[in-house]
Amino acid sequence: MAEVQRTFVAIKPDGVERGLIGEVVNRFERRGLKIVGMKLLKVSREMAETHYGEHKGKPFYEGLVSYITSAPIVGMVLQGKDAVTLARNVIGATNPLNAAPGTIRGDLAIEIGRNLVHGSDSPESAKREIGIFFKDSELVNDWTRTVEKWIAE
Ligand code: DAT
Ligand code: MG
Repeated sequence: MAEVQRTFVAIKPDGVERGLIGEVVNRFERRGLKIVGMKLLKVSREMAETHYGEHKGKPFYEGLVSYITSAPIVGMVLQGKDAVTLARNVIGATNPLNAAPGTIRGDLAIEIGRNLVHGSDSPESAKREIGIFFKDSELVNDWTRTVEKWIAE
């Protein structure tokens, strides 16, 4: 049975710099995910280190932190049945070289260090990441979309 979940998605600095905010948001909207939080922000070094803590010590870590803090990102909280997996599928494989055509990375990116978008990898990661980027008061918790019944049974 599909579970209603929330996931944290971010358009990384390359997506914002390249003018792809609308393009990326559009793909999640069209798929049917509900946006319950969204903001443009500059990620601080502290936030980046918390968010990417699992990668500390890896060869690409410093480059990753410097990339994610280099220009604004757009952070989003998306909700829907199986939202975590669904969003990861819309985003595509971590390395755009292997990402399927039709995915964001497969259509719009060419290399791993500039892969445009982040998506939480599990409901637990989602909860942790949403907590880094959003206060509960910044999320819309009391909204039922009128189209909901045409998207999910
Ligand atoms: P994902 O973003 O698909 O969840 P991840 O959590 O494994 O992937 O890694 C986080 C980010 O770190 C990823 O989007 C790009 C960067 N990264 C991961 N592996 C890398 C590598 N081998 N070389 C360079 N950057 C890498
Ligand atoms: Mg990840």
